[in-house]
Amino acid sequence: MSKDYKQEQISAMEEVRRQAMAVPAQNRREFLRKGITYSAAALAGATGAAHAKNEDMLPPWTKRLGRGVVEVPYGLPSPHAKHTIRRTVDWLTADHIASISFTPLQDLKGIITPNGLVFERYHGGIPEVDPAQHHLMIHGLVDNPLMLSMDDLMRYPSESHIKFLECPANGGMEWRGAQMEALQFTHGMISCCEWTGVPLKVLLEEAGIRPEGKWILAEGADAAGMTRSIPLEKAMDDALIVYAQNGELLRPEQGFPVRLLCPGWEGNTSVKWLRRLKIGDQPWHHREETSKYTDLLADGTARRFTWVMESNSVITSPCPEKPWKFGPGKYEIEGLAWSGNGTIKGVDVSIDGGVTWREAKLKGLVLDKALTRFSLEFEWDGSPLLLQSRSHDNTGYVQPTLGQLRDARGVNSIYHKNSIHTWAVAENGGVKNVQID
Ligand SMILES: Nc1nc2c(c(=O)[nH]1)N[C@H]1C(S)=C(S)[C@@H](COP(=O)(O)O)O[C@H]1N2
Ligand SMILES: [Mo]
Repeated sequence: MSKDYKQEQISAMEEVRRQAMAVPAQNRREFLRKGITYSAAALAGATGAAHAKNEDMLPPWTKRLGRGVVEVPYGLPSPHAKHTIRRTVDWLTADHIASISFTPLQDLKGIITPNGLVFERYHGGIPEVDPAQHHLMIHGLVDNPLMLSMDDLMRYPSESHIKFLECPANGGMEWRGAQMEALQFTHGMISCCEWTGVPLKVLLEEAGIRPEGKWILAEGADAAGMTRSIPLEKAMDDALIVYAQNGELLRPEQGFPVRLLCPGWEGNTSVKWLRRLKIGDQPWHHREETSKYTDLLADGTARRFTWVMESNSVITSPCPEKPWKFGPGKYEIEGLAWSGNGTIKGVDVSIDGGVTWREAKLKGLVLDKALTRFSLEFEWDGSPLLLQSRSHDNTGYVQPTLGQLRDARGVNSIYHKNSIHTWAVAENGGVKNVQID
């Protein structure tokens, strides 16, 4: 910001104050209140007049022509938004090829995750698939096996649905204690996009599943050859074969040219770079299947087939990355809630660690198996807070406390930690990740 411009803003403020003094005393308070609430508008009026007087006070970007069309054929965010990026935690995995990155939830608005910020999870890196050579095969216990090219797939009538996609390991580093000092790392293994493709049901009906067909093996074309067994009910319910996300073709990170999407289910069931669906009469038992995606309980047994991502929520503002830096006053407490079982019915917010609760308002779209934004206007008196949010969904499920979840599942699992999360807000507005049972 140029010095002139700053000086001009100061004189504009003085102008506002002079006008206020010219108003009779009984109306002055009202004028100032308006002046403060709509300070941007008041300034614009005053600065407009000043601009006319002295052109030198204009900010530099108003004095030269800007960049023309298609100099950047695929647009990028402003350089001032360069902190809004995916990040990873290096100690989580041995390398970046079989690893995970996190969505910067702290910087996002609304419910849609921009494509370049969707968290990534690869077991063997991103394959560079040539769509012209890629096929989706549907075989096994079917009457008419299918071998579909991408062109074939795109000829079917398409559907678009806004759905969240969450890795069940989201929050999984914190079963035993708080350790991630950032919202991006406590909850960033989630995204929400508008996905476009063909209902899997349509393809399966065309293939003609035999009566014995009950399970589907989905296999990816990556080096990991990721496979998951999906029960036929899910496939016939709302599973989609998707080739586009948020209006454009899938990003390589998300499975270009085609992926399976199992809405509301563990992210790993949404197999990327999908090459094969084999219909069988029972689940398959190899690789990922038995070893990885189970929840180890305190008694040494494990939960299996825990596909649904149960309701969860988190406050996104304030959070460790977004402290309350303006001292006591008005703030909007905002957050995200979701449920793999359906829609969010409500979210309560506590400022005292779960002793008392007040109802937040749901903002914008409230959709089935999609991120849902909640908001609570709050007047902060500057005292320390223990902020929590608690979601409930259309099935009556209420997000559990950490104590309830640990009692039921112990602390040995990695997956499905959807308990109420606590942010401690200090007197200086700083936010820390703490745990309360
Ligand atoms: N082929 C293949 N599909 C895959 C994976 C993979 O490594 N290979 N990772 C899975 C896991 S564990 C998750 S959580 C989601 C992540 O989807 P995203 O990378 O689009 O966010 O993809 C799933 N699909
Ligand atoms: Mo995952």
